[in-house]
This record gives sequence, C-alpha cells and structure tokens, in this order.
Amino acid sequence: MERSLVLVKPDGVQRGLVGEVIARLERRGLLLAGAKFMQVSRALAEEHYGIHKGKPFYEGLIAYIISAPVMAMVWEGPNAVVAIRQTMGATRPLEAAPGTIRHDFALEVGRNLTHASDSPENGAKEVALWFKPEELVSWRRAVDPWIFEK
Ligand code: IDP
Ligand code: MG
Repeated sequence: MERSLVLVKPDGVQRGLVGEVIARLERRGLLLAGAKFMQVSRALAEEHYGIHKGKPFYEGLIAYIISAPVMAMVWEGPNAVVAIRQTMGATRPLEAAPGTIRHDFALEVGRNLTHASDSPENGAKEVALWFKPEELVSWRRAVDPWIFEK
C-alpha cells in the first residue's frame, strides 16, 4: 500500500489544527501507520527540503519548519500520495480549491500548514528519513474492505 509522509507544520500545531488534519485524513479513509510529535532539527529540515536549497524562500522555509514542534505522520492507502495532496490543496493557499485544508485554513504559501509527499518514491524516501522501521505500525481495520476495493 502506498505511503506518504504528512507533517502538520509549526503554524498548524500552534493554531490547534492537528486534530482537524487527522480528522480529514481519517474521514477520507486513509490509514495511519505512524505518528510523532517532535521538534525538527536543522539537519533533518535541511535534508527534507534539500531539493529547495538555493531558492529564494529556502532559508525562510528552514526557519519556519524548525521554529516550533510539528506533528509528523505516515498515512497509507491506495494512491495515498495523490489523495493526500488533494486533501491538502495546492501549495499556494489562494490557488487551493475550496474544501481543501490550505484553502479553508491558510492564506500564505509560507504558512501553508502541512507537508505531504509528492510522489510514491518520495513518500518512501521521506518515511525512511523521518521514521525508524520500529516506529511504524502495520495493521488493518475491520472496515478496510468497505474502503479499499482490493
Ligand atoms: P508542497 O509543500 O506543496 O510540496 P513545495 O513546492 O515542495 O510545496 O515547497 C515546499 C514548501 O516551501 C511549501 O509547502 C511552502 O511552505 C514553502 N514555499 C514554497 N514556495 C514558496 C514561496 O514562494 N515562498 C515562501 N515559501 C514557499
Ligand atoms: Mg513538496
């Protein structure tokens, strides 16, 4: 089953939106496979956002993600990456569709509340970067056949 790293970034935690994000992913039918509330180190932030190094917003992005605790999670499901990014909405909140988290709760790209992996390959990479294997739980819900076709 496909996996995605999901972060409720410091602004989401400070604004009390951890439960809202979890509720929306649960309601969608996605399956939680791991979670930890943590302060992100600069080293982890720089590795996670390495692809953005050199961009004008990079330093601000690192400062933002290490500014206060985040809720880091792993969610799984069929096509989890696309499904979760759809639930989050476009990177820029003013371009996010109504009903998405970034539309409903955010205004600015530099305070857009969440992170979600952008491909299955990056999902696997990011999960391995943020979580040790023993921090992940492999389980199934009794309701899964009513959500997952196969
Ligand atoms: P994503 O989070 O939707 O995958 P990316 O393009 O990977 O978006 O950018 C990573 C994060 O960097 C964004 O979520 C946002 O917090 C921040 N970011 C991206 N572009 C800008 C910008 O132009 N100004 C400020 N922050 C930005
Ligand atoms: Mg991204």
